[in-house]
Amino acid sequence: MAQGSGEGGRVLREGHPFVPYQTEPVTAEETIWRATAHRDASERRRSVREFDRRDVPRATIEQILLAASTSPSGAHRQPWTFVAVRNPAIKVKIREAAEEEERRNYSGRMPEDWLAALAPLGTDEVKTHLTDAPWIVVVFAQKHGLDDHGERVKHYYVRESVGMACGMLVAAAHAAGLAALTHTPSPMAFLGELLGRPSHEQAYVVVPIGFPSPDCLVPDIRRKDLAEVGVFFDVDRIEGD
Ligand code: IYR
Repeated sequence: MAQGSGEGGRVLREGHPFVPYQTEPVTAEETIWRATAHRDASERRRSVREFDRRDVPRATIEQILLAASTSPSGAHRQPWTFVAVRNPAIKVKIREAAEEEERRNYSGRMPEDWLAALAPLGTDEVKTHLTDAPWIVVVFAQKHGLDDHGERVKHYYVRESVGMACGMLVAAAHAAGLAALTHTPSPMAFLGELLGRPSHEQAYVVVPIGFPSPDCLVPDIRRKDLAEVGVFFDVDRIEGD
């Protein structure tokens, strides 16, 4: 039960502070248009592998990271670290290490069916996006946290939480008018070493962010339609009940 009402409607529930959830008023009808507009914008997002070298302000990347960090997370632990790299020498090192691993992947480590699945996307071991994009954001998953005294803090649903934050990162880049790619060099352990991350942080994905190159091509793919991805139980009564 809520007890007492403080400033700004702040109350205590079982001793924990709660505040009113404030959103702009929206009618049910309006939600259709808003959802449609968002879907339209989302449809225009593509994974981009050809970037312009044009710079993007650090302030833009800061806002994108903060937007990603609004993601839901297990017990609100926010178990992620975003390492944003613009330094050209570090980008070259990341590219060289990623390409070394990918050379092995594409010439033996990946089975034939995987290579065939990737063929329509035109990927190979050459990762120009890692040096062309002005920024690469390396996302790390924190297996646990550390409190102010250096004691371990437990994290929950780490991979699910970080995955959601990455989705929001990509969406934030798109909303800013930028292109992004979720790139997973495999294995990724070299990233922690290269970027000096502590051992409780594990590299999760590399996200180059920037403007697409003017002559950027993307694979001519189609997205699954609603009937392929959605299932509805929205009748009032189920027959036989
Ligand atoms: N990590 C490799 C291979 C790769 C795998 C998948 I699944 C992709 O959707 C794309 C690429 C690479 O980055 O090339």
